Amino acid sequence: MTEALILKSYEIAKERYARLGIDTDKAIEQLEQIPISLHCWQTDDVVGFERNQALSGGIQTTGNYPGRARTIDEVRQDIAKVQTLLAGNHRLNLHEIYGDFGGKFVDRDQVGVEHFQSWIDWAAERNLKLDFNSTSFSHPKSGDLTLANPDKEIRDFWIEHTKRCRRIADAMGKAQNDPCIMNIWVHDGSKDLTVYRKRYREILAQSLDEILAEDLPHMKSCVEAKLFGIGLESYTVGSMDFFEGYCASRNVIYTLDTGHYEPTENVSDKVASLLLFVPELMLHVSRPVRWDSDHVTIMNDQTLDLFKEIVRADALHRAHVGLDYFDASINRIGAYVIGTRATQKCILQALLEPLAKLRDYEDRGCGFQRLALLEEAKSLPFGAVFDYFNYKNNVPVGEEFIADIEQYERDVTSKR
Ligand code: RNT
Ligand code: ZN
Repeated sequence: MTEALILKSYEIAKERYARLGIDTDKAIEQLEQIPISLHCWQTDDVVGFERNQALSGGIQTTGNYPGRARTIDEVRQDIAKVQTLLAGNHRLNLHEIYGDFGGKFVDRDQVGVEHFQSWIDWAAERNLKLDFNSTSFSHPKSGDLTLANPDKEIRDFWIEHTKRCRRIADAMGKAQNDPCIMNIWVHDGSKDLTVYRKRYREILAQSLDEILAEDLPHMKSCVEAKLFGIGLESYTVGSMDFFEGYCASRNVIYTLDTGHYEPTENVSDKVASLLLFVPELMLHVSRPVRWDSDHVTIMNDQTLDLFKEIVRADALHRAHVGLDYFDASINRIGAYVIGTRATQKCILQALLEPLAKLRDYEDRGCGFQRLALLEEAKSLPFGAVFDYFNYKNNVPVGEEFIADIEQYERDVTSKR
């Protein structure tokens, strides 16, 4: 797009929004300050560098688009490419199985900071902050139960793993002088009718209490609730009710993955309740299609509503934004760029809402006026503001990134 066109469109948009009392420059500045944690696992279909084993734990990637990253260098190369196509300073979210194991087999209860030192150094060079995840899937001891396993030996293995991961996250946080957010998601559940449901939940709560007892000042832990997994359809130990209670009673960050609820539920509706009882939210922005399918995030009503709810609750500073999807059927670099930009578009639209006016209408019981303004707000020229945001940050504007990614595919990923 030409510079003149971008600037002209932005001027008009700015004026249009100003009439409703909205400062578009300020919204852009705010958006620039919101990092999005890029999930490393879209580069390689959640395989990692531990044992090159098929994915387990009730999650699944589908598709075999060429160009999957096979080594740590390829993952880094791809993430670096993605960074060049995104405005703003984002974060990188690593899973434990992406450690730099130097060609040796390092079991999950043996992992240490040394396996992530090269990541810490690489990230520092690129001014990229790291987030982290323990990995309890894709392992011979994963089975159906990890932290909730009544078998003490298996349970202790995973407790040890998760404790070690927290220390790694703490080292990352210390090195980057900013807390590393570490997510704990375990797939624990069962395929069929489960009779003693309370028992496994008691065990999970105990395991988590033990894990979280260690005071680590440079990291923050969050725990992720889920509805079900493939092969684990009838019972999920770490359900929403479980983690709502757990996070509220222990003051722990709640991870809200947009694919982890009933398909007819409005996930955004949970935000204003959770915020009253948990300290912060970690968002896994995803796109479920009929199930937790982890399609690439797009600017749809669900994602828009999620960010509108957060902004309407004045809670942007209490939400960590991360992506979580894995589509192996399209260009993976493209998947990142589409999903991140879609998330930014949704945040921007939320920031551009005429909130003061809407709240005033609501206060005064002006139902018609509130609904009318909400409808009108949908067709305000936000696209011109988003284009200018990208232009200002020297990254491709509009669909220009498609050609860029095609070029990278020709030069790099198609040769893998
Ligand atoms: C799975 C959870 C979890 C994973 C990652 C790989 O349903 O969403 O966050 O996607 O840990
Ligand atoms: Zn998730």
